[in-house]
Amino acid sequence: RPRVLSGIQPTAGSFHLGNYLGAVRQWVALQDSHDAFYMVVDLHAITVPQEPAELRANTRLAAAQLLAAGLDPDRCTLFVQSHVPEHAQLGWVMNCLTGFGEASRMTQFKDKSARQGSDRATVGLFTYPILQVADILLYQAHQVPVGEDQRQHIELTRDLAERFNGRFGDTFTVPAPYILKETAKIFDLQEPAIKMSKSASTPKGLINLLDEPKATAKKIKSAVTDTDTVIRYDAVEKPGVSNLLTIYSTLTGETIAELEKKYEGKMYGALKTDLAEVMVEFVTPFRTRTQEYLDDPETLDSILAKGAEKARTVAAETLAQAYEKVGLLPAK
Ligand code: AQP
Repeated sequence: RPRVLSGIQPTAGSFHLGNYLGAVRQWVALQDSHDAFYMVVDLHAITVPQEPAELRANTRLAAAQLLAAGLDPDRCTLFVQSHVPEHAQLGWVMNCLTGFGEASRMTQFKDKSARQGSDRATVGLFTYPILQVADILLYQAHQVPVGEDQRQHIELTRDLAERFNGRFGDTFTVPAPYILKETAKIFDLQEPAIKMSKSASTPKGLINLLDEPKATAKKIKSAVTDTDTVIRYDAVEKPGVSNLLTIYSTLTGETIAELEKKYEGKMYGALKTDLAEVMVEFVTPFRTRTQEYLDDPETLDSILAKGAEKARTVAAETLAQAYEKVGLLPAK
């Protein structure tokens, strides 16, 4: 079976709808067809300041949400990045293979450091895509299910895998992005030109899955649309309505064409009221399941311990090969 790997940050406290529709939903679907490795990337989270106790709690919270979303530890390997030290170890090797200019071209770093101010952005934030390269290559992943914003980082991963293989001999699988066109980019509800994001969105534009369902319904109802009245998908002319149709279609399985037909002649309000209900039906059991996992931290920790053990077996083998190829003297 082909292998997939992906990760999600524990920082936000709650996943947002973009994380779920753009990535996590695909993770759940790929569990049966692929040998799947999924992780909570706490080492990536510390590229920006974290309160230690909160980071620990958020790491468990992220794992609980992944399980609530449908990851099954019997069908995939779920672990915490820092539990597998090989990530940081291969990350260093990859740092030494990456050009400074090459790393400087990563648009996500440019955006985030511009937002934080260049004096406050850390070197960790700068090199985080390179740690991500190590995350993926350690597992010899064939595909990486992510949202559109990660495409450039997967390209970097491919470049570095090829560079390493070219210089030291075949070692790493060159991975491909797995990005579903429909949900590659979920947009901010208030500013449908920008992606929904935990750091750039305003609270009204961002749907956190663990928020009060009532608050979520309200956000959908006050989503920005346009001055036209027709409900149809047109990402350029009608980005707000199109975003709502994408969300609706993905959560219910109804196609966009079916939805356009269903709402023919109806007002935006009707679409929003129905979508608000769809959202409430989705987030209510998600919240309950997440809480159930949080209420049983021993089970949660044991799932993560088993996951880390499985992950380490694969990661240690790849790291040993990479170290050997590079010429590092094995410890006796
Ligand atoms: N708006 C989105 N649409 C589709 N996919 C998205 N992802 C994030 N936002 C969207 C995907 O979610 C996965 C995990 O995200 P993450 O939080 O670990 O990474 P991120 O890109 O830092 O998430 P944010 O909210 O966008 O954070 P900031 O604001 O800090 O940049 C990834 O696969 C991502 O593509």
